[in-house]
Amino acid sequence: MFIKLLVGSLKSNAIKFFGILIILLCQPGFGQQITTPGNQNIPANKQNYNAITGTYSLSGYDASIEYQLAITVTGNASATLSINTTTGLDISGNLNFPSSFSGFEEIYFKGTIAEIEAALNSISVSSTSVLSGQIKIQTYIYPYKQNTFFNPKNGHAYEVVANSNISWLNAKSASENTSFGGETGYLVTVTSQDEHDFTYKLDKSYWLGASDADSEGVWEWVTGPEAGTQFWSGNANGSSIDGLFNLWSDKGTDQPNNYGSGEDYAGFYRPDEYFGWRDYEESSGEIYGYVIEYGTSTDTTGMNSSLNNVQASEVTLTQKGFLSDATLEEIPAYEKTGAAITPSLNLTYNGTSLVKDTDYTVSFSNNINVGTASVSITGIGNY
Ligand SMILES: [Ca+2]
Ligand SMILES: [Ca+2]
Repeated sequence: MFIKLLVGSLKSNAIKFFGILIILLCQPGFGQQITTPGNQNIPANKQNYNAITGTYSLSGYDASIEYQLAITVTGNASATLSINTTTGLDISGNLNFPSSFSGFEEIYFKGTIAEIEAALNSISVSSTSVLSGQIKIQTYIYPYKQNTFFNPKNGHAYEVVANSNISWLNAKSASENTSFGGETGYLVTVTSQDEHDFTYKLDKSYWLGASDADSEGVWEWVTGPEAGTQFWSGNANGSSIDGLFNLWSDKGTDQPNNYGSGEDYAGFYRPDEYFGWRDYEESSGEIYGYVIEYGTSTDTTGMNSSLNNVQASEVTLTQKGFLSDATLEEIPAYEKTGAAITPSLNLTYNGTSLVKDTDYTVSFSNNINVGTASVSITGIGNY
């Protein structure tokens, strides 16, 4: 509506004004806010610990649409999360990502913002690890888009498009005609083991943004931020350029092979049968579709994504041995001597003997005269 108004009145100023409006409209994250529980200590060696202090609070979101939530837990290798309130949440469209709300390290699901908030406030933590581990709970919220997944390892999003007849060239141009989070899409580039591990979960054979069409055996990424970067020289038994990541099937001894009348376009090679990439002609019946990648940031935590529709949060839980979970061996009765009685204590936590002044301090009271003495134990260090 405002476009008509601008065209009808202020011609030269209208263009500038329009540009400003576009910038504002492209920031749907504006006003959307996540308040998280604070960083805190939690007991080590706990299953289903659900007493995280504080709450998640989501404000400024559109209550009429659905959002996708990605949660990951990192740090302590034994830590997993469970979500106990799952009302309204839909986990069915998660491709090959974990599909259980309990005992996960990463999860994707959709719901309304109220349902997602309730889910976040029902997280429980399980960990069998030693003391002083750190558990980082990271969350990423963005408007739901079918088959679109945020990758916390690089802050990019990936959209899987099923289209088994599409040619590489058409997949490339279709990718570049889409946008997400204010960034133009591109045919996926897989430039690290981490990115491979993520994109492999998207399943099936799909086109990659790599080609040697310009010069046989000069394999370049031709899309996205890596466009123009050669990563492989030659065909099978060729070599990587500058050690850049590649994952040709059979470690490059079998593929690419420029088979038949020539193959100049890269794609994943039927994951169920072969592991890695191969070269194809411009069209292939083995291709199931394509993956659009969005994002240009190089951040490896996902906290500073260049996508402006993703709100990230992080809470750090530091594991401590809580002395309320320790075992104190019974202290025998002592005869009155007239001096303060200060027996040594036998205190154990999870089978480990605790050391006075390293793990705890102790103070006594009413320990001179006949009666009941008291001992007060305070944790220090890891306790
Ligand atoms: Ca990439
Ligand atoms: Ca070729």
